[in-house]
Amino acid sequence: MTKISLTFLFTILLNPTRSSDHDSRRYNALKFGNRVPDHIIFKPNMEPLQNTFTVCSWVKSRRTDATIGAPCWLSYAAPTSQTGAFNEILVSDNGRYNFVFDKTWDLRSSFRNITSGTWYHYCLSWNSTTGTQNVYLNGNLIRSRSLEPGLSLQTDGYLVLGNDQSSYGGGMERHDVFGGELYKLNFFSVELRSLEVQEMSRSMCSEVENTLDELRSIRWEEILSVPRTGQVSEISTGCSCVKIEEMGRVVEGKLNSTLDLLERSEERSRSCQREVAGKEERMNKTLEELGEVQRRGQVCETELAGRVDEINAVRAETERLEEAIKIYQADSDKKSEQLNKTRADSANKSQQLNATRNKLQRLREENNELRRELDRTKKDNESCWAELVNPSYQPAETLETSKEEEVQTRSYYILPIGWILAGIFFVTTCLSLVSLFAKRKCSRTKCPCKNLESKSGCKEEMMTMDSSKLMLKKDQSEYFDIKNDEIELHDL
Ligand SMILES: *[C@@H]1O[C@H](CO)[C@@H](O)[C@H](O)[C@H]1NC(C)=O
Ligand SMILES: *[C@@H]1O[C@H](CO)[C@@H](O)[C@H](O)[C@H]1NC(C)=O
Ligand SMILES: *[C@@H]1O[C@H](CO)[C@@H](O)[C@H](O)[C@H]1NC(C)=O
Ligand SMILES: *[C@@H]1O[C@H](CO)[C@@H](O)[C@H](O)[C@H]1NC(C)=O
Ligand SMILES: *[C@@H]1O[C@H](CO)[C@@H](O)[C@H](O)[C@H]1NC(C)=O
Ligand SMILES: *[C@@H]1O[C@H](CO)[C@@H](O)[C@H](O)[C@H]1NC(C)=O
Ligand SMILES: *[C@@H]1O[C@H](CO)[C@@H](O)[C@H](O)[C@H]1NC(C)=O
Ligand SMILES: *[C@H]1O[C@H](CO)[C@@H](O)[C@H](O)[C@H]1NC(C)=O
Repeated sequence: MTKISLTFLFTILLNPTRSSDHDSRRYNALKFGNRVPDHIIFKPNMEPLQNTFTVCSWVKSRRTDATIGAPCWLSYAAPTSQTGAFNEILVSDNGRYNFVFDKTWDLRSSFRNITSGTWYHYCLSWNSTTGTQNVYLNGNLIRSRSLEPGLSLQTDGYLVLGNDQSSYGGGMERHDVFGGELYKLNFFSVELRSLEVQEMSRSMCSEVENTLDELRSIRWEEILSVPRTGQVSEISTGCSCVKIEEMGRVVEGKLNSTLDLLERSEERSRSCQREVAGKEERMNKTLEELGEVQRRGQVCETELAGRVDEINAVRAETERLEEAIKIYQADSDKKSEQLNKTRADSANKSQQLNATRNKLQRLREENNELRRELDRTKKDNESCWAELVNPSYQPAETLETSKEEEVQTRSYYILPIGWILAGIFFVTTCLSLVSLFAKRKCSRTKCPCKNLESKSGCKEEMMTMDSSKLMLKKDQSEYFDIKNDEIELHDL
């Protein structure tokens, strides 16, 4: 890209035909032929220069026969003159003529070092106010003189380049032919300062004239376009190349700085890219880390979910256990209650047993009492009977206790027979008692039952005793049996 534009630029700059006519031609010089008609003649506007002027030009002398006449390159002639002079301005290339108002001034001594065929810079200035006239050669003020002040140039004169006018606008002669080269001939409407002249003389291709452009009254560019007579041709001074080279240098400098800028930009861009790459890398790393964190987060979530499941399971298990404990406690309470109840039952039954035992004891005592009663009754009956049978019978009540041991020792053999006899006796006694009671033969006074309220009362008591005995047997049979006076407990 840069190479292409550079090539394009140089193509434009190095090829003058492409530039505008004005631009390219201003760097040309005019080469005058050696014949009389080889000159330029025209009528410039001299009004701005009437009171003060400076004329400067680069001059190259060509004539070798300078001894013959004077090779004049500038001649301004007006139809009439204040001073009666014909050439108001006349300059020759060897320093012989430096005239203003035809006032002769030969400065050839100062021009000796100027060799033919080389360029030199020449300036001539005049100031009407002071009347001062100066001549500069290659930037140096070589001579100065004072003319009559207050004079002014005539307008409507002819300006001839390349010869000397001997008549108004004519009279060119062979010995006054210039035959050299002129470049950058300009008329300034001021008296230039020596510094400005010096600057101008420094280089043929300098652009100082351009900086003084507004002071230029007759421009070199305009002179180049004036019609020429004879053989007057434009030649290149090389200033265009210098100019182009200069421009090229400027462009190159700009290009260099642009390239520098580009390089710096590229460097910046590279560093930016590096930075971006670094940032991208960091970002990638961060993204990776983020991914890792996310992955770990997912793992954690899964683990957490697992843990939650575990916790839920544990919770469910705990609930189940709590439920079981509750049930167990309820069961335990129930069992405790049952136990308490059983204990109470047991205590109650124990009490009942105690009560039953006590009752039994009482019954036994009662039974014994009854049995003794029965025995007594039997004895009473016996004595009753004995009284009935044998009135002399003595009740053996008193013997009863003393004879008990004897009765027992003899019970082996007496008892069975006795029992049989007693049985028979008992049955018959009972039958007799029944019949006796029926016949009321038992005397109250003699009857052992006389303590009883009545005979029927006695019987009732015996009956009651029997029935109570039976009742007891029946009531308590659920709990115990009475066998031979021993009690066996059931189901306590
Ligand atoms: C001419 O040249 C010589 C030597 O190069 C020098 O000494 C002399 O001053 C010069 N003269 C002028 C008028 O420039
Ligand atoms: C003429 O010279 C005088 C005195 O040096 C100066 O003041 C004046 O500006 C000059 N005129 C011009 C047009 O240069
Ligand atoms: C432009 O750069 C080149 C190469 O660095 C250098 O040779 C040249 O002198 C530079 N030109 C200017 C005008 O700086
Ligand atoms: C960043 O990641 C993208 C996509 O994976 C990849 O194309 C790029 O080369 C990575 N950049 C760096 C600097 O690692
Ligand atoms: C069982 O008895 C004990 C002691 O008498 C008492 O502390 C407890 O509360 C009772 N249990 C029930 C269930 O009634
Ligand atoms: C014991 O038992 C009897 C009859 O079964 C009942 O009436 C009584 O209330 C009971 N006593 C206790 C302390 O349980
Ligand atoms: C049962 O009787 C025994 C002996 O008489 C006594 O020690 C015990 O305390 C009694 N039990 C109850 C519950 O009354
Ligand atoms: C009473 O005694 C007599 C004579 O011993 C006897 O015959 C009778 O059966 C006895 N009566 C009763 C009820 O025991």
